[in-house]
Amino acid sequence: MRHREKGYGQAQGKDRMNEDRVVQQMGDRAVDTVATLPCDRIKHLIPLVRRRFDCIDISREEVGVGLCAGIALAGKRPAMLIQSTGAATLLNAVCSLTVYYGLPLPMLISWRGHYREGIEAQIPLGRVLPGVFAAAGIETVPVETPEDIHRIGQGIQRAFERPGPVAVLMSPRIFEPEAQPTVSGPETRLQAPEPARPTATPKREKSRGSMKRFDAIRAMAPHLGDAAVVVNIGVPCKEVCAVADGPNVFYMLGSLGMASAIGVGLAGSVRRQVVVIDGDGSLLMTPNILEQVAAHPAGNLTVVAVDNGAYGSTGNQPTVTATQGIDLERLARAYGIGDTAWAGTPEGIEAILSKRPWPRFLHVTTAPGNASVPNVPMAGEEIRSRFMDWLQ
Ligand SMILES: Cc1ncc(C[n+]2csc(CCOP(=O)(O)OP(=O)(O)O)c2C)c(N)n1
Repeated sequence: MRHREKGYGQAQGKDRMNEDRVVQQMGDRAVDTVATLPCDRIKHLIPLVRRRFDCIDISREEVGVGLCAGIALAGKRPAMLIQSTGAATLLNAVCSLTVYYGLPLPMLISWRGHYREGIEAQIPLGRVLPGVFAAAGIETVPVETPEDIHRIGQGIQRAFERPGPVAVLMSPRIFEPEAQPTVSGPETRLQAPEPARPTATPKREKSRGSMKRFDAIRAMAPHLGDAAVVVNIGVPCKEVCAVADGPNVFYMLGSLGMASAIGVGLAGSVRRQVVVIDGDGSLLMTPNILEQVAAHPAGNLTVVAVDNGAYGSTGNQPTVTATQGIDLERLARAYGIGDTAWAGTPEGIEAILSKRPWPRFLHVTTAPGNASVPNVPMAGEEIRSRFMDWLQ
């Protein structure tokens, strides 16, 4: 869906000058349309971009390559604003579409796993990404410090001149509070976005009450001890770790869109009950996994779609389940999963999980919001070994 002039409502202060400067670079190079998918490190930049340009919210980065190709074919000037994880997943489309047809594609990439990274799972990709682009013949423009921000405009310019893809790798360093200028520079200070306005009332038959993801996880926790549990990336892992940690939990810390796929693979290979705690953003990125959920033969798989209507872990930017009233349970049924249920309260979750067998797809609608809980205190290999030992 295209948007303009709609902020997500994050607090914007005088200490966000570098975000303004990035927007200015894009505006100076006459970018008109931006395909976006959020990253936590650019959560203050996204509302400013949305205010200034036509924005298209995408739920999978690769789709943005196609959208930008269509926009460029129409003679307009598109760009993408995404996380580096997603930039790595779109190489086929960039090579076979953008490069092959000689289309412009400036990609402004939040470069994770590179600078003061708190999430270890980001590091293997962040380290190799420039080499991956180099091997593919895609020009990269590293933006390491605030002094490099002018290079963003140069990168955009080159993408339109060539024309072709250019990967502008923006280090999170440039958006750190201490990297922000204290006084206004020569560039004009952009107006901060207005608080989020309610979108047109979506067609929604299910309530999104006061329950948050953490309340839903707390309601599930007493039932999960015997099950193998796979948890979606980000804050869901932290929240499960706070109230239901155990060797039966596989925290999937790095691969958005993969939790249900891991669960299907697991459920087909063990007799135990497998529960996936997935998210709306994740399922919207890879809805085709619902084919395999539907085809899974045994009755030992439950995908719980915790639908908070947002990319909660990156700053609660709304997803289409909230803005368009897309009902994930109806989507699951359309894929042929007959055995579905819905809960919108902790009591509703309790009522469903206290009876066996559990449904194959449980849609849980919640309000957005993240609990303030610590990170998962384990590295990937520890999580893997602990889980595999428990499965024996
Ligand atoms: C390919 C890719 N694109 C973007 C991201 C950044 N990212 C990490 S978590 C997340 C939000 C996930 O939202 P959802 O699945 O709804 O779970 P929630 O955090 O709301 O519980 C995003 C966009 C990523 N990790 N990988």
